[in-house]
Amino acid sequence: MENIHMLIDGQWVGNKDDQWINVINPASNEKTTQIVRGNLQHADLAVQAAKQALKSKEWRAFKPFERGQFLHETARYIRDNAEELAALESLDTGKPSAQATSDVEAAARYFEFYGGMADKVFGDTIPVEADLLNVTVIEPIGVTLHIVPWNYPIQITSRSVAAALATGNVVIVKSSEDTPLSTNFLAKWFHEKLPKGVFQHVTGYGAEIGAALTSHTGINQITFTGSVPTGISVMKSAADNVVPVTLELGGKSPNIVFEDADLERAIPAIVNSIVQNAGQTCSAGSRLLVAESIADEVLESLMKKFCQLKVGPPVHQADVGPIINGKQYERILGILADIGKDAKLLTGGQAVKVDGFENGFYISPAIIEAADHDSAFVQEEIFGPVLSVIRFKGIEQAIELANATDYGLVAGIWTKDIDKAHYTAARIESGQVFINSYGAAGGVQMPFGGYKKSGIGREKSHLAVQNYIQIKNIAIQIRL
Ligand code: TXE
Repeated sequence: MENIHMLIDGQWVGNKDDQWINVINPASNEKTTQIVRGNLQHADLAVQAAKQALKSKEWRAFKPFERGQFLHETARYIRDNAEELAALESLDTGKPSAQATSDVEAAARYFEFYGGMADKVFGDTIPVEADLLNVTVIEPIGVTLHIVPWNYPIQITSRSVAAALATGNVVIVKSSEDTPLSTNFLAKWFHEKLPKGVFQHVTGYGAEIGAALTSHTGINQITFTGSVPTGISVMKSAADNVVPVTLELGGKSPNIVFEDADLERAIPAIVNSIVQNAGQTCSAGSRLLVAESIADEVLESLMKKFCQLKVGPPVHQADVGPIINGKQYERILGILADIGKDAKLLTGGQAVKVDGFENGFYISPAIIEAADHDSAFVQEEIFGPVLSVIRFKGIEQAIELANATDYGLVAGIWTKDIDKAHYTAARIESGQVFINSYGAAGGVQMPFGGYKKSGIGREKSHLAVQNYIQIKNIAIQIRL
């Protein structure tokens, strides 16, 4: 595959004098391509070009409805190329083809959704005095930086880029060093269709070009998805320049299964919520809180399902793909090796050698019953196919345990009792609560974001445009 170049100021950047980083296919641990190791100078060039583009006549000439039309065209382009995009996404991440296909469809939906909003974001008229016409005008916030992780590259790029372009901003995307392919594919489209500098794609290490951008004085807004420590450092850089951040930092989300739950619905959803994308999902249902009285039955069903899951590369039509890279793989195996003597590994948790893909990063989906909810593996985001289980007695203990982590992204509640469901939902500290479902088909329309250390701000939904605008109040004194 050809090397991936950065798109800066309308030019494809990267030559023999640059340093290059190998991009690895996690299904086989083989090199697929190379990206440019972006540096301070690249960061500065991108920011200067973005500032020019923001002021340019060409970008300002796009009327809001034309931005909307263009975003709809982008959605069509994604759908027309869905097969190729899904193949690239699978190659980059190792995720099963069906998952990659649904990620590509979600990406198209983001462009449609925010395309539809482009000409519907407007200000107010405020009654102050009879001779004062007071209005608010909505303006783009400016140069927006999008730092994208490796778990859902096309979805996460699309969700914030679509909202930012809809509202007239310019964007710089820093893709993950592990997964540049789908963003590069989109970059080619934007390069052809938009004025130079409106969409730019940079590559390289987070600690290098990523940090150079987050601390750059020319950046006006940052959307970051990734780990808590990196999110904190992004926020500190942003604070130095008094720049707003939207942070989506993952979770340790509980599925709470009460004794009256409909297990036929609950069990498959619980399995999917932790094995989807090999557990490398911010909203993974990685903690199972189960009522003591039904715990044995639930665990038996889950173990059966886990044992039926096929682990392997996309070409094997597997259910569970590889872990993204060697570092994450070793980290997860380390956690599994260190669960403590009182915890019980009920199934899985082993390194798997797949025929023909022996160097891929595969782990069999694991269930661990914890003796202590404070154990590290129950508290920390493992980001692998590992389900931690705790039994509870009564609704109050279920709620207490559900809230007893630093995170608060998503929760699932399983019960046929509407009062119990509502009582629990009201007490859960998380940005999204699902009752008798989990994930609800992604939901481009639903606000998504965290309480506590799961983040700041909301992505998705009509609310996300708030991240990309600023409000100007204009007071006009009228001579009556
Ligand atoms: O994340 P990082 P990593 C969590 C998950 C995982 C852990 C570590 O628990 O096990 O994070 O993964 C860029 N300035 N999530 O190390 O470092 C980096 O290049 C600016 C949750 O991969 O946060 C990449 O593009 N940018 C999650 C992105 O940040 C920096 C998704 C994420 O990298 C940077 C992924 C810096 N100093 C991991 N350092 C979710 N919420 O879905 C790195 N980056």
